[in-house]
Amino acid sequence: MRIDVVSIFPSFFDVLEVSLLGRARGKGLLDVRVHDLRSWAHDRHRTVDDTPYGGGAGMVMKPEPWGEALGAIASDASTGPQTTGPVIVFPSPAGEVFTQATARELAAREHLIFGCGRYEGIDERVFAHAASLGEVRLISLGDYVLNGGEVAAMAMIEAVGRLIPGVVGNPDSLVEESHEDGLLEYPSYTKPASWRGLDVPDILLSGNHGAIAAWRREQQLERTRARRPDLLDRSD
Ligand code: JCQ
Repeated sequence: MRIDVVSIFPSFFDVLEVSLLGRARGKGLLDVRVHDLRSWAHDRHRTVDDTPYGGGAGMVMKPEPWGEALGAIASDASTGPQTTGPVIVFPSPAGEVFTQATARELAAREHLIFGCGRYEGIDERVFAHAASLGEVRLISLGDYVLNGGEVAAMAMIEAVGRLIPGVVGNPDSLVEESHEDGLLEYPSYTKPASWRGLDVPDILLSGNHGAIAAWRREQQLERTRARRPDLLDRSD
C-alpha cells in the first residue's frame, strides 16, 4: 500500500520509522512518503495561509499550494500502476467518525493521501478540487479539536497499516481484539497466578477450554454493557 502525507510539519511523521509500521516499511509492505506543503508555496516566505473572506478569527490555508501538492502526488508515476484512484483523507473535526470499519475500508485501497490541515482549516474549494483527483473523505478521530490534522492522520495510518496482510505477525491477534466483533475485549492475565493479593480467576486455570470461551464472552458482554452500551445497540 502507498500512503502520501501532506503537512507543514513533516517531521511529526518521523515516528513512522519505528515499531511495527517501521518494520512494515522495511519489508516493502507499506510505502509512506511525507511531503512538506511549503514545497508547493512559491513566494519568498512560502506562505500557506491567509485571512478569511468575510472576517473572523484565525487564518485559512490557501488553495493554491494544496492544489499543486495533491495534483503532483495523484499523478506521481512512482506510485506505480493503480487499478483505482486514491482516497484523499482530510482529518477534520467536522468529518465522519473514524472506526475500525473505516480502517478496514481504507486498508483495502492501494493508495491513500492524507491532507493535514492547520489553522482554522483549509479553503473549502480544495475539497471540491480534490474530488476530481480521487475519493475525498473528511474523517474525524472523535469529538474534540486538535491543533492540526497530523496527530489524527498518524492514528489513522497506524490503525490502517496494521490491517495490511503481513504487518502484524500473528493474524489471530487481529480478530481477537476490541472492536473487531463490535465488543470490547475480555480481561487478560499472565503469571504469576497470585500477585499482591490479587488472584487470576480460577476458570482460566481450569484447563476447560469450553468454559473459558463462555466466560470470556460473558466478560466481553458485561464490560461492553458497563463501559460502552452504545456499541451493543449496533452489534449483533
Ligand atoms: C480530527 N478529530 C479532531 C483542525 C481544521 C481540515 O481542517 C482542520 C483540521 C483540524 C485537525 O483535525 C482535528 C480532528 N479528528 O482537529 C482544524
